[in-house]
Amino acid sequence: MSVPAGGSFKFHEVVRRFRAWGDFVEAVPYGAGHINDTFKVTFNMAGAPVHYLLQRINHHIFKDPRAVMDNIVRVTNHVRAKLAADGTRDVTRHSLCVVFTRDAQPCHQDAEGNWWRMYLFVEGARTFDTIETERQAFEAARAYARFQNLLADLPAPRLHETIPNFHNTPMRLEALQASIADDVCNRAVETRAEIAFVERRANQCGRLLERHARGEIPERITHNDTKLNNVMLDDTTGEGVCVVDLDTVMPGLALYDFGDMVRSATAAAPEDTRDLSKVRMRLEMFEHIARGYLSEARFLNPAEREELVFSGRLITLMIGMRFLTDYLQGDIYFKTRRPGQNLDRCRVQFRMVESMEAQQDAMERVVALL
Ligand code: GN1
Ligand code: MG
Repeated sequence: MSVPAGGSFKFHEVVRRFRAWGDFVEAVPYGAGHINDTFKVTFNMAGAPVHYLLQRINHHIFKDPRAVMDNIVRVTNHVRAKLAADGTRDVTRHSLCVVFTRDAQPCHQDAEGNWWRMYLFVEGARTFDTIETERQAFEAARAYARFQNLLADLPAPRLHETIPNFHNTPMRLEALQASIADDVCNRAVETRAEIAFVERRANQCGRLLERHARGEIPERITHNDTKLNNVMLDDTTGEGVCVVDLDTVMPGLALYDFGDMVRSATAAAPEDTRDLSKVRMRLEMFEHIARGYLSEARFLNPAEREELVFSGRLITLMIGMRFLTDYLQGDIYFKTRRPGQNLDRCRVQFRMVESMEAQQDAMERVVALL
């Protein structure tokens, strides 16, 4: 999806719907998300600059933006109330805060049918696309575990499934197979190696859901998009301050979250690099992810602990399958900036899977020692 057309006048029209105080100054594209359009917005509030985060929700993917916002308001209110009760300082830096519209709605639909929402901008913290230090790995994982912990007692009703079957790996496999059969862009021929890679691992796709169906792995409230750049680390202390990108917070398996941390935070190279020689799972980062996660995720049962290492491989395989499916379908889901980018992303994921397979025993040893 492209950046919305029109200059600041259009943003001006959108932002004035929200309860943001002061005079609108500018909106600049922000972040590296593949789905929504995100802007850092500046207001001049009686002489002081104040920032907000403005997002256009991709309603082709999140088909019910009101349900998304209903989840997010419940989740963020719950987290904020618990942090305040614990005496946390700067609560509004530690959980996203929805800025409501002037008519008290959590989002605004414009005349063209686009859905917009606004958050307070978390100052003094940033995200990383590739991890640089072991401390960052530890802090990012700890922040996600804390987030799961804080949501463990969210009162009923069950959260909406904003994207049904989001992490259903067997269904993702079926979608890939359908895209190979349709081959609408004639791209299957150049992805033969990747298709074969998936076929050799097809029997692994159902493992976590089968254990869930047998009652061994419970449903929990999970984030479902725990890539490294969805957690903000404090510029000064390096601590994980705020978990962002809450569109897919919904019922899920804790292992999906751990697996996606392993995928994104142990990667030695960017998610779409073409230099596959640089792609590998960094064992030292895995150790710090596992340490950070387990320091807070004390709720895990033995079956979940058993699958920690496997979950990294599974989520990485599945996200690679999703990039491959999108490539075969003509790049209609993930934003791309260049031709072939989804195939490059897929190849990186599969190289990561191989690297995890090669280091499986070492990864298991790391977990066993914690
Ligand atoms: C998307 O929005 P973003 O960039 O954080 C995707 C995730 C993928 C990720 C891969 C709603 O996340 O599932 O893991 O790209 N989000 C959605 O980088 O599909
Ligand atoms: Mg994101």
